[in-house]
Amino acid sequence: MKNVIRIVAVCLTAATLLPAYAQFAKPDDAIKYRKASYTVMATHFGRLGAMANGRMPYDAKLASENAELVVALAKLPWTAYGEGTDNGETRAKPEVWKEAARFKDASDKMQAEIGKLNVAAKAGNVEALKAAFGPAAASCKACHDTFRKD
Ligand code: ASC
Repeated sequence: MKNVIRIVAVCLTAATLLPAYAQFAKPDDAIKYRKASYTVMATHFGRLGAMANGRMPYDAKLASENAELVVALAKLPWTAYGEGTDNGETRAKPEVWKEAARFKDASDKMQAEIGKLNVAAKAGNVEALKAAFGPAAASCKACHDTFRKD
């Protein structure tokens, strides 16, 4: 029993000390993961955009559900930019790593705007959604302009 406890303790310590990227078996897995998270995020964000822009009828419940998903998804990509993930099938620019503090600021700003979008999506009217969608989309674009190729 003591040994089991010791093994568990060692594993927990190792898991805490490992850098975030080590959650992935290899850098390519991390790249795939972050791209997948952006793809799913863009899908749900796009549905909010379609409602905000009148390309899709406004549905308060759907808006709330999609915004909730975007909040959760917006937390995902950041641990997947670890060492070795600058090479491979990625459009991430070297600036992501060279200007890590700026990249972190941009990702924080995006998550803050998505938080506001989520509040707006729960207001139950399309005007609130419209008002919050623009700044949220701008926070996505700001990061793309600086940190993503093309
Ligand atoms: C989207 C989407 C993005 C952002 C960005 C905003 O719908 O997929 O990446 O908005 O294009 O400029």
